[in-house]
Amino acid sequence: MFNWFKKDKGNIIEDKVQNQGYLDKLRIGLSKTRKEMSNKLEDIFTGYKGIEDELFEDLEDILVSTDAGVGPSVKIIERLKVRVREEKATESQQVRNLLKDEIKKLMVESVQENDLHLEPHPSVLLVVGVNGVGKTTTIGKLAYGFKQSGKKVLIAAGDTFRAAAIEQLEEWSKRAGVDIVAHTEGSDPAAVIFDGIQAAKARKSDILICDTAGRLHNKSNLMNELGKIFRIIEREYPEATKEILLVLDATTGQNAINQAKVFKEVAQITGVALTKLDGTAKGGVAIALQTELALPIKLIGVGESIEDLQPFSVDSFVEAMFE
Ligand SMILES: Nc1nc2c(ncn2[C@@H]2O[C@H](COP(=O)(O)OP(=O)(O)O)[C@@H](O)[C@H]2O)c(=O)[nH]1
Ligand SMILES: [Mg+2]
Repeated sequence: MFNWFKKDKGNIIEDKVQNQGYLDKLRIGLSKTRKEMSNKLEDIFTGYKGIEDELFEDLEDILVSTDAGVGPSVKIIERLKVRVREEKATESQQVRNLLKDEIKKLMVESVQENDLHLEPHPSVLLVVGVNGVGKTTTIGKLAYGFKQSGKKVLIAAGDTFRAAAIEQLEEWSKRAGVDIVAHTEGSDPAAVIFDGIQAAKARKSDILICDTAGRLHNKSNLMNELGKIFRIIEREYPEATKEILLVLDATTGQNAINQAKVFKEVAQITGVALTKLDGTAKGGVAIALQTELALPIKLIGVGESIEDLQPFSVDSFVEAMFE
């Protein structure tokens, strides 16, 4: 497990990706996406003798097939054509490297950065997203990681919709070894968050992580529910550093994009946690989210166990997609 807050070498993410365990886990997590990409790339490059227009069309199709989105895929390939011409690339390996490079560039220029911002403490991490995407699991993994990094963490069980959701979060808090504030099923989520903030202040917690229920039956309802929580946080904890993390399930591909569009309209999302990358060939959805919607990916879920959550790095992600 890496230290989520280690700062001695500057950029914390670059620091983490030096870690071999991180890269291995990322490679394994992205194996389905990589197979989709790499096998098809091999086929394409062996099928063409030179750099022809059809080659670019095929490359675009591959990107689209990983759910990178039509818009971003077209843009990447347009830029690739220019690069190939400029650099007089003739070998498939060169084209492959230029393709990787153009994906990275577009992703990097679309957002400011990919680091979670939880300092200075105290901080609040509000976790939103529809049911089943992996909010509770992500909170459990984060709480564990932060605790391992020496932080005092408190969880607020803001998904009061089902009793099972509260129990599941309690279970994770035990596993992570952190405190939790919970009310009973059906109680007001905003009241739970209120109590969580008071408890965080009283216990001098560094980070308060708030779960929410993601009932997306209609937009105005979602807006009301989240709006109330935002107001409580603003009013009761103005001094806290805030992150609003949208959790999206990568296996749902285009659906994840649609959810992101709705949540962007109702909340000031500061980052995305993209879960279940291990179970899908649709890893390209990270490209679409970050370039088309300008949402920084901050975390990725690469498995179900407590250590299967990673900070996101464009460079390592794209490398792992292609390798
Ligand atoms: N394979 C895999 N499963 C995950 C990941 N994250 C969450 N899950 C699973 O997704 C399911 C729903 O997760 P949960 O946290 O309850 O979602 P919530 O309804 O948004 O709180 C659970 O079975 C989790 O174990 C991940 O990164 N990889
Ligand atoms: Mg949940």
